[in-house]
Amino acid sequence: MNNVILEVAEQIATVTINRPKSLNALNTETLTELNACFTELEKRKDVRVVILTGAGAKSFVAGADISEMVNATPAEGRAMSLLALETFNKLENMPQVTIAAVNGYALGGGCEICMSCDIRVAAENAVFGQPECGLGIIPGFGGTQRLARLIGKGRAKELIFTCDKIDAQEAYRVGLVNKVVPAEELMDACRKMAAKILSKGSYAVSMAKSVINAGMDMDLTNGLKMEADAFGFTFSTHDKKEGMTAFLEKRSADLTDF
Ligand code: DAK
Repeated sequence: MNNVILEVAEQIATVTINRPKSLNALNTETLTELNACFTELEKRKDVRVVILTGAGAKSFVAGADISEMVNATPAEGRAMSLLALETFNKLENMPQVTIAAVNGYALGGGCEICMSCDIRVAAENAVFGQPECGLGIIPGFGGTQRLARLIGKGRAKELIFTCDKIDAQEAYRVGLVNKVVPAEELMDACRKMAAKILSKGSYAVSMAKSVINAGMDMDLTNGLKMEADAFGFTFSTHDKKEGMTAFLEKRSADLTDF
């Protein structure tokens, strides 16, 4: 792969989008490589947390590659859209927990790809925004939908209509990111969070993720029914028996993967 680096250690995969000269802008080649990378990761049993970041100190992802889009035909635009849709959905729904380590600009498609992750940790220098309306287009990698779900309709509309950029603290204040840390501590903070997640029942975490995601598209009554089914199912697992027995025996639990 030319534009994506995948490293795996201790059940954590780090995926680095690596086009620092273009501030890690997403072109078709990079999206294709990310798609292949996520397809591999979703099958890997030795990976339980995925951290997504950008190469260099300045940018996470500065959006879709404008130099590629400028002369694209409608058919090429559609092909890119379908590829991105598949890639972002794969990222959002993979069984592993995904953490975006936002190390600078997260604009347009960059803001959208971090919103497809489960959790966002931002470096103090991170900048978020949806500048598409200034380019005569609208967010096309899920921004109109995921931003409104994360920060509410009113704030999402303001950001999208004005193309304003917001810093990490403001992103934290409005609920776009989970945590803000000094830039030099970003990867450590993400790994620490990953380690905490790794110490929990992996099947339970994965099941919780899938129930939360599916529930976002349901009404409350059906979401709660789905939760009850999934909750009941966890009572068939080794982890449930071990977790509860360990609590009663006042020892730490030896959780496996089911
Ligand atoms: N695409 C291509 N190249 C980019 C880029 C981008 N998005 N962003 C930066 N670069 C390149 C710059 O052209 C420059 O290249 P050289 O001139 O050195 O060759 C290099 O990266 C460094 O950038 P700057 O010199 O501009 O650096 P500054 O520090 O001055 O400014 C900046 C940093 C991030 C504020 C600025 O670069 C900037 O405003 N970048 C553009 C941000 C942006 O508007 N992003 C695109 C949003 S639109 C679709 C679905 C979705 C989308 C598209 C299609 N379909 C459904 C088909 C999504 C669209 C978007 O993401």
